[in-house]
Amino acid sequence: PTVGSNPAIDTLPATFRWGVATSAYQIEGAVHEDGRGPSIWDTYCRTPGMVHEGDNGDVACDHYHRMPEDVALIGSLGVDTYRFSVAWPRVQPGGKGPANPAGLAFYDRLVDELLGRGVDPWVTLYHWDLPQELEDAGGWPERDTAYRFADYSMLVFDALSDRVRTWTTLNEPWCSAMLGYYEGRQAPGRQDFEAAIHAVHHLLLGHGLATQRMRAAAPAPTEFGITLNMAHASPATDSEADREAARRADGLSRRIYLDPLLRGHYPVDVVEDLAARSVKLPVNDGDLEIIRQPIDVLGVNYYSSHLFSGVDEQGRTTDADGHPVDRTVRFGRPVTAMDWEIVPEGFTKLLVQISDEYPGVPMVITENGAAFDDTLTGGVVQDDDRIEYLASHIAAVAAARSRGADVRGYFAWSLMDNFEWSYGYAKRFGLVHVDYDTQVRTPKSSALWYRDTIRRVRGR
Ligand code: PNW
Repeated sequence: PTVGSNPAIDTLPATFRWGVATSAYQIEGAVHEDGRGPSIWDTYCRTPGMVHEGDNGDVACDHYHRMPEDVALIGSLGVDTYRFSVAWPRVQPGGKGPANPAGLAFYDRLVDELLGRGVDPWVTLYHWDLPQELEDAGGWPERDTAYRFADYSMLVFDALSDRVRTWTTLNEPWCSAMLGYYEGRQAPGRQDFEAAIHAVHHLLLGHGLATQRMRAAAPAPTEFGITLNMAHASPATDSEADREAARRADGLSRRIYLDPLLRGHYPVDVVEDLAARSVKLPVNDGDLEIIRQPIDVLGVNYYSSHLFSGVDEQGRTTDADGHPVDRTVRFGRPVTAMDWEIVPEGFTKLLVQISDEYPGVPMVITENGAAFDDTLTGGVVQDDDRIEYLASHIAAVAAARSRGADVRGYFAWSLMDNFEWSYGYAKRFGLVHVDYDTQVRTPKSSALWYRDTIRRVRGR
């Protein structure tokens, strides 16, 4: 069989939505232009040792200056949707107060450019670039940040809602809270478990407040949602300890978001696990009603899955403090350049699990893709590994649909190579290769495969 051929893909309906995704800090550059203020990522990149090779987003893909060219590229892929994020520090340089018109103007032009090419704009309001002034006031662990986010969202909504039909509040609150405030592997680089749990609640509250206000002001067919990164958590063995480890991990990474969003309460077992670590979600009266706003679409980002064990190499289930020793275990599969295992069937399992647990929830895959060690030779990047990754994961989505999951679209991460957070420019996720010296864009073989796949599925 040829690379990337997979009959399951052809079971997707002609109405399936196809897209590519990016985020502001990862592609825009121009960090000092038109009144943009500093974000936590500008600061984090300047903290020695945090980002590979000391890279930063000052220039990135220079998308801010090359936007019309990039939109033409998007058009050439034949996608119907482009998912991008708005930089909060462009719109409100200090995180509060009136809108900066020059910052909003860029997104105004971007939306018009997309519509002119027949591509639907899909806005993400927050893809990790918190204005630094709000972090200095405490950041997401502070309740006030949720209200600031809702104010900011309304400024963007007022400017673009006459043309933008789909709005995502947050991208991957798990990353913002856990990687940003607990593990310190992303901005702002704090390492405080309690602060991270407070961030979880205030991110969700910000989502609810913003959704409530935007929906009240929305012209007719406007859709709202949130994007979560999720994996399928299974126990490494059938032992009680491993099953408990998988339950805890799934609770803290997936159900702690889905339950309040879709059921209006935090999972009881997660609240108990947190209590065992002397941590409490900072819930005020009325918060859970705000968080459970009806959503029109759940964005799902999927990259990999792993197994969980509740037993360490010495056979212990608890550490010296009496806390579980939970750890991840590998399947032993091939990996991407991120060292993430390639587990497409985990994608099917995850989507079916979500649709079984939260019946009827409409989903769109807002990110899926892979970094590989690409080489550009003679103007060509022959990335068969990426094509296989995309084909097997799109087929996994089709399999989930045939098992009842209401998945309505798929967006590849990413349109082009970009600033991969703490990995800097070393990891390339793009369908389009970027030469960071010349800013020349070269579609990889995967871009052409994606275009042809979309065309074929649509054409039936
Ligand atoms: C996502 N993890 O991040 C982000 O939304 C993108 O901005 C990013 O470029 C992309 O995936 C690739 O990394 C993630 O540790 C970061 O599980 C980390 C994890 C998952 C997603």
